[in-house]
Amino acid sequence: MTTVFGKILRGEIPCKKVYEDDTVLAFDDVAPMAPVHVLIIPKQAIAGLNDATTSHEALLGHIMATAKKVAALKGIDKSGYRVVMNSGADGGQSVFHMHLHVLGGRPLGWPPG
Ligand code: DGP
Repeated sequence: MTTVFGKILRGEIPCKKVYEDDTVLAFDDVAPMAPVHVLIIPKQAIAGLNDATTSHEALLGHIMATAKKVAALKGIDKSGYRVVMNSGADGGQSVFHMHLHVLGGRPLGWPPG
């Protein structure tokens, strides 16, 4: 786990924790793109969605279910929110430890850039 998220998981870099269980950690993004911007990462290191296999299907579902939980914890479950998983270069992925963005707290534009 050589990425910055590996360092966060090992406690080598601090984070503003929003939620944690045995499988995932959720924390505020350091460069928020919306009033609420949380990242959900698996504790297991998977580089990105494209590296996930059928053996990760339960984990992927758990990450999605965690997004709903995070939205409620952050008080944006009623106003609405967006979940985004950037994958690869054209997808805009910059940290190669799979993560789901949860964004909300303002109306979000569409389509994304
Ligand atoms: P992506 O571009 O989809 O790979 O998103 C990576 C996100 O990670 C980006 O929104 C900024 C965030 N990020 C990068 N380094 C750190 C860090 O050290 N702490 C926190 N909390 N977030 C980080």
